Amino acid sequence: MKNLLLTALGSLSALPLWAQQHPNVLLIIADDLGYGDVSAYGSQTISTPNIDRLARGGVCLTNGHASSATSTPSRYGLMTGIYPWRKKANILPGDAPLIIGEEQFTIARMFQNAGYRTGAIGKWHLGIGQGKVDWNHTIKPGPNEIGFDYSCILPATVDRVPCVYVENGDVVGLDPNDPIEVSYKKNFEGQPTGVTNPELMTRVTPSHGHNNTVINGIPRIGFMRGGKTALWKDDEMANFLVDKVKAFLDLQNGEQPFFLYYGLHEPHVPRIPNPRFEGSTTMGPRGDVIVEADWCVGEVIHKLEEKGLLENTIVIFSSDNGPVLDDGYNDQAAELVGNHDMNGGYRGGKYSLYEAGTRVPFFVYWKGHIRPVTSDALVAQQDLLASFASMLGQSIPEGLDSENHLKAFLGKTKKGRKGMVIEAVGRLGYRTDEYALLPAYKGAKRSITGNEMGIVDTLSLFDLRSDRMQELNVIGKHQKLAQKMQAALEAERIK
Ligand code: NG6
Ligand code: CA
Repeated sequence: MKNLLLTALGSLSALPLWAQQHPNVLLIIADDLGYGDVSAYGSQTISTPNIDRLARGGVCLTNGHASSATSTPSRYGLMTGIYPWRKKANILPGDAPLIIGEEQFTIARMFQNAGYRTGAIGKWHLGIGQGKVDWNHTIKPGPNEIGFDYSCILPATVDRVPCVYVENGDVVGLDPNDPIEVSYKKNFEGQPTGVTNPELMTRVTPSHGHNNTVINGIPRIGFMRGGKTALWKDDEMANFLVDKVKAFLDLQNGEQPFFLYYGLHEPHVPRIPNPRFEGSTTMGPRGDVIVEADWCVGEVIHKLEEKGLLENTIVIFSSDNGPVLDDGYNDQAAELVGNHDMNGGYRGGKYSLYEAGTRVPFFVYWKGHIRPVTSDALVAQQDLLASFASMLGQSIPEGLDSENHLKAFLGKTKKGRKGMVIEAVGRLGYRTDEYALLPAYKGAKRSITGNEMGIVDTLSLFDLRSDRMQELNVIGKHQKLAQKMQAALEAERIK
């Protein structure tokens, strides 16, 4: 083993210096994948060998967080290095304007400044256009206006219209004679919905919401008309996006390093695996699409290998927020989950301020450059911006919430953040490496999704070392610490 490691590390020096100092960076962000959904942390119920390879061969972060427990805010933090609640970022509809200003600094812009070729492929969910989007002409601003040289995105979520890909601002495969119309307010005349025409829902039916326009047998959020030739095929989405990633990598000419953000759409609803993954778990579609996501990761890693790029590419894998079972469709996620613990022993999940809302799978892999290590350093996705900026000697604006933890990301220290604000559907909490301070808030004991959201009766302090499930409020015992954390949260809030 030791010899193998030495050989691997020894081969580094073969890399040209520019590649060591300016490695490619591939950032893979899954959608709603839980800490316990990957086998890398010890779960035996779903096997994710390709993702595990990154974890086992790199830095396996056990205290890595998204900045929020839902997608739009989480991705806002990742892209801008700013806490999303400062911007009041919340889950966006499919026709929402881009929430990142064209003048704003982004992680993509930072890489561009450092001479990188940049790309964004897959789930976006940060808005597009300036409002009242005309889907039939080039849409601006989008990823290309905030630092990406190339983009091919699904604008919002798979369960929201429009169900089309947008490549460099243009809807892919659009027939100008069949223009696209989108509304989140009212339906278009004569357009069937899941309510008026339930017989159209041949693929899956809604458990809540998701009863507007039906596309590919799946009812969605929002109304859409036209664009028939441009509609994505749900069960081909994984293949489509993987092919786009491969095509992006094929254009690497060896002179310019790349930064690629790859937003996997799995395992967000609707969960429609490609037929070859159907039945690959006993958990129904939710399990099967996780296996599919793992395949996607494998395909991309193999492509890097094939092109001889793997040793000068840092691959980061994480998820935008915690997991959920029923998120609006009758897909048997809850019924078939068995003893699979998607939360990895933590409380809460997507939408929740409890730990499983933001503590997500987080791995940093750099073949031959990183000694495999498991690290409990507290780090967050918004820290990637400042960390890579420091690696590349790039300056970043003052006042960001992004902290430089490059050493933690590369496994050279197990020290990370001292503290950080966490957010779930607009509510804020505070984390240190060992404790969580959660405010009292009212609200349903359980969300409609079944995930716990608002059951904090009183301001609570949890010791995560001894109490993963956050059942024991220790605020009485640690008044001073709680006050300090409360003050730190307040200081951030008014900054
Ligand atoms: C919710 C949707 C849920 C999902 C979520 C966004 C309903 C009832 N629920 O409003 O299905 O789309 O938004 O998920 O419509 S996220 O991961 O992109 O944040
Ligand atoms: Ca998500």
